[in-house]
Amino acid sequence: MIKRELGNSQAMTAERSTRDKAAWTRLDLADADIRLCAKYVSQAEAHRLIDLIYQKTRWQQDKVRLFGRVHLIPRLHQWYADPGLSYRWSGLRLQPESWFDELSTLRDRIANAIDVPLNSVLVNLYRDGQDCMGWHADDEPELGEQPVIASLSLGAERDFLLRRSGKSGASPKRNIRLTDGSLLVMAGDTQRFWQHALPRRRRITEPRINLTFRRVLPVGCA
Ligand SMILES: O=C(O)CCC(=O)C(=O)O
Ligand SMILES: [Mn+2]
Repeated sequence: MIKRELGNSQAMTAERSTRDKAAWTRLDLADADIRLCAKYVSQAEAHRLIDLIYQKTRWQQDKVRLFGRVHLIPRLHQWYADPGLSYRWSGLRLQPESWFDELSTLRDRIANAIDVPLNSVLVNLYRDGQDCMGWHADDEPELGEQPVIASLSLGAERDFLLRRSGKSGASPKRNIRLTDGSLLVMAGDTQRFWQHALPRRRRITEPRINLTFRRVLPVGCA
């Protein structure tokens, strides 16, 4: 399904030598700590990663209960984490898949760049613009008081909306374009005061894979 040209090895080497000198833009948002690196990975590397992750992942489409009715979630996903680290989300409990080499290398590289230990990642596949994610905050107790979410986008460019929690009608929304290869980091009190969503965009026909790397605390430490 995901067919793209791979970059040549020279381009990859050049990328590797400069890749972690990331240029960050900090968002001007009250009670939040959000920064964006628009080109964390090059286009060639993003293409290589999207193909690899697409092929290596055992995609699942779970169901959630909303207002008494059962719905298929509008995207596919998989949860990779260290052994024993399950993740509760919207009434689901995701059991961890084992890391594959390239994914753990990417986890370590991002952990190193942001100086935060990471032990898990929720990988989402948006098959096209019909797939989306509703308003939520990543504030599950097992992510601790101030969760750090490092979100790598691969493939189709999508809008990422932010609104203040608890005042959905009144609060103006902020829109960030998440481009191919970008890394968005949400930290501090962001999950406490803000919600985010990835809205449906019917005109988009290309797939996108998003990886939200996280640090799940052992039970009892959250
Ligand atoms: O796809 C995205 O950019 C957002 C994903 C997200 O919010 C999540 O996995 O919790
Ligand atoms: Mn989220």
